[in-house]
Amino acid sequence: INECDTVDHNCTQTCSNTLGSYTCSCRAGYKDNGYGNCTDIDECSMGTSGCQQLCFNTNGSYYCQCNTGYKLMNDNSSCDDINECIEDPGVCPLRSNCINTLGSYQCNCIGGYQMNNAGICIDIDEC
Ligand SMILES: [Ca+2]
Ligand SMILES: [Ca+2]
Repeated sequence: INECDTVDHNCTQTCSNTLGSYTCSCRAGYKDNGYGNCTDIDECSMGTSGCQQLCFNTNGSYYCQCNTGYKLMNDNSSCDDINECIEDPGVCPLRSNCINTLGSYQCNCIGGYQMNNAGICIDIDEC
């Protein structure tokens, strides 16, 4: 008898017919909680996600994200610094140089200018 094709089994996820019986198993991302029910694996707290920075658990899976100033790479797990100076050339005010840093960036006014409270490089009155 293929119990999996009938209602004659108590598998909550995957049923496999075997000779004379059947077995239950859980789909990827789930584990048997010991009572025959499949529960989500929390890959984030298990440390098996491979996420370099931020990990978010979901039902049956998980996903990675990066801190502010970093972008998720194609492997969907590692994070790389965003070079704001290249990707957003207008990020720094006029008469300043943009310096990329890990997770952020700096704007340094060119010689003879200093940054005011509004983030604008204004002329220094050396006199
Ligand atoms: Ca999960
Ligand atoms: Ca940066």
